[in-house]
Amino acid sequence: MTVDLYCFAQSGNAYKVANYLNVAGVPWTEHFVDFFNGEARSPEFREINPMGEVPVLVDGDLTLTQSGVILDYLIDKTGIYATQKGDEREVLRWILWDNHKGSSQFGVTRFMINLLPEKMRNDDVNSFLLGRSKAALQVLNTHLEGRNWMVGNAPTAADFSCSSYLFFDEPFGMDRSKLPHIEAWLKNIRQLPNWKHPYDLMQGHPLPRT
Ligand SMILES: N[C@@H](CCC(=O)N[C@@H](CS)C(=O)NCC(=O)O)C(=O)O
Repeated sequence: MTVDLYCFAQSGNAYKVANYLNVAGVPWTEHFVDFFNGEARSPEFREINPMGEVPVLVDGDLTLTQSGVILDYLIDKTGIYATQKGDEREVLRWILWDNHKGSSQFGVTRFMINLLPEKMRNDDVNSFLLGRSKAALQVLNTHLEGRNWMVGNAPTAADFSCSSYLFFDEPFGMDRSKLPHIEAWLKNIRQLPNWKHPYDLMQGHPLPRT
């Protein structure tokens, strides 16, 4: 099995899938999407994903978008890091939380305060976003107290989904010294076989202007 992944280095959403493929040992071919020059919104890319987003996974005739759907597909197909029977809804619950309150906040906050050109940044907007990110991090930290993994006793799609943005070093409201349960969990994920940082796994870092 070899799959194609459309992605770029700064995308935590793409990293959810790239990280899974890498630690699960699934061969994949990288297709770099030049997000910062507008490629994700180009008519050509919208033929691949009308939503104009990465990640996109292509497996033969099948094209899938949305990281949660892609993880579900890959785990179903490979059986690696499969959800224990009975835990399916709990995994889904955290993926939905992550897409709404976790990664969506971390990703936008990190983009607005680090990656957006400085003259376009807005302090009021950023302080609102930082508040949303910090609140989500608290929820995650509390959930992870006394747990090695998000759901059950082994990694699942919920771990790949909820952790992805937290491996980036650019600020987005994460005071690591105050989030010990998150830090311990990220260490567990870093110890999965062959784990790599997003910037070592996907192309596009550093940005030409930084
Ligand atoms: N819920 C989606 C989010 C995907 C997403 O927002 N991707 C970003 C990159 S991290 C993107 O491609 N955005 C394109 C744009 O906003 O123009 C998922 O989990 O796949």
